Amino acid sequence: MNYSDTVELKSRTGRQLHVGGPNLGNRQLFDRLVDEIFDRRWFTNDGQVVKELETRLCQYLGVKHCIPVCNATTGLQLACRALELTGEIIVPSFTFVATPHAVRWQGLTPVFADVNLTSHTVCCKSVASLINDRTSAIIGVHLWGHPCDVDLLQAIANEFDIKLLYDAAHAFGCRHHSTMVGNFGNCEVFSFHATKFFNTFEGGAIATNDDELASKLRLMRNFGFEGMDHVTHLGTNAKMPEICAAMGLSMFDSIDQFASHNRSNFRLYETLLQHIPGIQLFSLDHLERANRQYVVIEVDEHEYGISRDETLKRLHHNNIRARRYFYPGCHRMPAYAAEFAASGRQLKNTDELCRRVLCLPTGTSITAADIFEICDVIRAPDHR
Ligand code: T4K
Repeated sequence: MNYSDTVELKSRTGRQLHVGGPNLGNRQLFDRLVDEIFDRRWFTNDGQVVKELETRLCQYLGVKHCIPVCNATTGLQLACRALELTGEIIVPSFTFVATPHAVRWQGLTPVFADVNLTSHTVCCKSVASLINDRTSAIIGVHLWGHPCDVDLLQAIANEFDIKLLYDAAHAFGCRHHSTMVGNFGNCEVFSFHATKFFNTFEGGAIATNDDELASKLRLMRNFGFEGMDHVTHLGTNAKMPEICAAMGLSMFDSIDQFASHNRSNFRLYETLLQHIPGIQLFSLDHLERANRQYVVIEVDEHEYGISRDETLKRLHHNNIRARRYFYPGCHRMPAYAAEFAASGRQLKNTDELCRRVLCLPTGTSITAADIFEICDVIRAPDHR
């Protein structure tokens, strides 16, 4: 079955239940900002609204710089360039393919590390075992908004004198102990894609406390221009348009409401799924403050009776658009598989998670009634 096919069946509530339905902020504020953008006739190139978004992001995250960009994939590419990375970059395979793609797009070699079965984030032991003379950086991914083991990764990066950056696409508004994500490593890259907790339609931002890196990123984001006709750096077009920044500004007042909606969705899933053998809800350390943008279950085929893929099929049949992110693992995708196979290595935990993981619908478009309906299907998949 091609899981990206659109199934036009109706659920009992008469609509499709998606992973990734966008959160909506303050529409009136957005409309007002758009009117002002039109009045000013200033649509892009580090305009007033982008500057204001940057200020708000810095305040919210408690970070010195948070540079808006057109999307996280380009943001990661820009970060790789600005940090002058070379050779091999260690990345987890259990991530969205944008992470290794951004590395490869810069002519660098992504080297896939395994993840921990409990945290789903990159395994530090696996990372350390892959470092050699060609390694110039580690990219950790705060998967599902769950921060990586930032202290140990920093210790490894320090020991080998390599760079450490984070793909924080899922982790806007998340905290590790008392520190907001955005403050770790050399820099962290957020995604503000439509399906993310905080969205600007398309967009992203690079957060860093390093002044020099920030000014380089700003120049490189705008073709390397320093002033009107003086190009000092190799650059690209990674600018965020004003209208996207307006969407971002319209989100701030609703962040707590998004998070609390997600938390109650999560708690309801927790209650409804708790006694189903073979279904395990992915949970986070109580010290971590998460945005709960993803509700992730692991399906144990033997205990549950049917496979993850069969579960997905039955959910889709009931018009519930769950997703098997990040199947089959980047190391098994045709773009990377041959190279990985030649390394003769195995990623046991990644393979295991790719067989088990399923993301269920959540976000502000998903109600308690929807979750009852979804959990009914999971509780009795044979009756649907
Ligand atoms: N690193 C990581 C770890 C990432 O997860 C991502 C992106 C990136 C880097 C790169 O970030 P960006 O360069 O995109 O800023 C989606 C997103 O397109 C992608 O941004 C995201 N990760 C990935 C995890 O999910 P798909 O293939 O699932 O997208 P799509 O279009 O199927 O949307 C998912 C669901 O959301 C659909 O069932 C329908 C719903 N939806 C989607 C859109 C766009 C809506 O209801 N409204 C909408 O406007 O990749």
